[in-house]
Amino acid sequence: MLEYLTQEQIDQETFFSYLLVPGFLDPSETHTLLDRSKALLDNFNFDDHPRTKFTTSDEGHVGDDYFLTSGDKIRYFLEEDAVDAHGKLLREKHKAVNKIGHALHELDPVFRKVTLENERLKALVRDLKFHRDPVALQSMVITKQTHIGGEVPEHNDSYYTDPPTALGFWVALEKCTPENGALSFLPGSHVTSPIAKRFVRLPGGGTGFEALIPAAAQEQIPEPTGKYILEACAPGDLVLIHGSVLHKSERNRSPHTRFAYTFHMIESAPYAIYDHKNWLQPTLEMPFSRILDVPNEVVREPARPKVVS
Ligand SMILES: O=C(O)CCC(=O)C(=O)O
Repeated sequence: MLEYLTQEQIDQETFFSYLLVPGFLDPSETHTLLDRSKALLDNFNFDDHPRTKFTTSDEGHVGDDYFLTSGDKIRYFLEEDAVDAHGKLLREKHKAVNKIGHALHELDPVFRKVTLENERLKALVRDLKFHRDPVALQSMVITKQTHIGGEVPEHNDSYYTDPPTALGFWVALEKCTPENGALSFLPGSHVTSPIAKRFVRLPGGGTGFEALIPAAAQEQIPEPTGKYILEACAPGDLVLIHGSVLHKSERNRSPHTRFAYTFHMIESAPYAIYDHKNWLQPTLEMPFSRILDVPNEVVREPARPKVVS
């Protein structure tokens, strides 16, 4: 018996790739999260900041201590174009931050309420049956600032566990349009595009990408086919993103910000093994947060993505 989703939503062709759930947060909840995000930006102290920028490109992904120890904190990451080569801020500080992360769901009462203390979310997770005993591991507010909001290149999120089990929860806090960098998805790519690399801590320090299949075999992987679907969203809409589905968002060249709250959920042991090389590691003080009071008895197949090793 379904508690939150409808059978029609589950029967949608793209259900295992991604699912748009309109109006998951009501207008008052959405406003509260947006206001809180703006208050956090007001708290940002640029003078004490180590100038960490955020980019998801292969070359530029941040790997410094400020980033690597942010899993149990609320920290700020700058838009690439907000600071010049000498570290000088090129715009007001609250318009310079690309994202705030990574423990909002644990540490901030407002975000905690919609994530860990949200009966609607638990009902949705029970309906999805993507995991037996899911945990939330990191959360972010992504602001996509006006005019310079960074592009997020094509990627998937499923590199945390063996087997891959990530599921992204992404909630629009503002209107998302083609102009301000709405997300787009390649349906079916969770099956057709194997996960070839994952983002890890490197033995010599910092972070980088580790190949999951040999370089020669990688060359044999066909280019993803099919057409990206851009999902314009209204404030409060939720998009569930299968951890292996390819998705991306364009640079925000518009005069409108595009605030969104997102967190990732994974399966926990013994159903999946969390890799010690992942950039994000739980701490004794802050283990990953359980979502369900009683684990799901069954999972929905084929929720599990294609595994490549
Ligand atoms: O918000 C965006 O533009 C990108 C989000 C994303 O890629 C993710 O949550 O995995």
